[in-house]
Amino acid sequence: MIRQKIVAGNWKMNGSKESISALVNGLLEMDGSGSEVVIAPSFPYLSQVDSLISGSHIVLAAQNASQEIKGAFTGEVSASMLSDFGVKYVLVGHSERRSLYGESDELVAAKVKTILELGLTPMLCIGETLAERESGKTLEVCERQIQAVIDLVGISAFEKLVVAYEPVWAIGTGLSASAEQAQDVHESIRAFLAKSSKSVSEKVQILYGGSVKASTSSALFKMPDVDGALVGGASLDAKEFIAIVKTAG
Ligand code: G2H
Repeated sequence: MIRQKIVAGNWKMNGSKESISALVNGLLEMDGSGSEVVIAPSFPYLSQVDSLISGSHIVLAAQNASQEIKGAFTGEVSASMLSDFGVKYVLVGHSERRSLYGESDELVAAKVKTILELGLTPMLCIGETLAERESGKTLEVCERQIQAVIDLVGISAFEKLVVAYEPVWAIGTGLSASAEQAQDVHESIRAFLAKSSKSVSEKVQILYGGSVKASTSSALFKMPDVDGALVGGASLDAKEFIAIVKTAG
């Protein structure tokens, strides 16, 4: 099955009005691409970025959303608010949210449910720590994180979301998983989903994230089960991000 590639930039908590304007203007010089190009600024800049990318092929994402729809939840942002700003994708369960803000598998699943109900597309981030990899638990961890979503919303949710496999040991460390390591895990994730639904497992886009750069993305994108990348640090440099997009074809 041919799955369209997605190249998504997760800007994390970086940028200012000025630097974001320069970054987006740099990205707008990109030629059209066969891949879907996505950028995820911090909440305060969504409106600015939405205006700047209007009419282009770049798609907007948010980095987080509440599991609640509305109400007395000070400091939270609802997926329905995000859709007001043209957001299509919402990152959910990024390892920084899981490890620094205590987001459990169950909370991540609840966020996936709400985001889907509000018509947006979750980008469900999963992945193991270095200790888990070294003790042979990579698949056990990924499967547990996926199973929590299946338990709450069912396997059909995976037709409407994107999975991002991001080994925690490769995030922001400069230590990218090799293309073969990524392929092994992506293939296993697909096989795990196939136990519930073969057709869903064939359709779901599985991105790789963790220190992706233009020098590593080409090999990653040649792998049959790698359907794109979630790029952090390298997405803050327009030339580097465009170079990564080009390697996706
Ligand atoms: C993983 C990735 C983007 P980086 O967090 O989500 O960041 O490419 O900086 O490792």
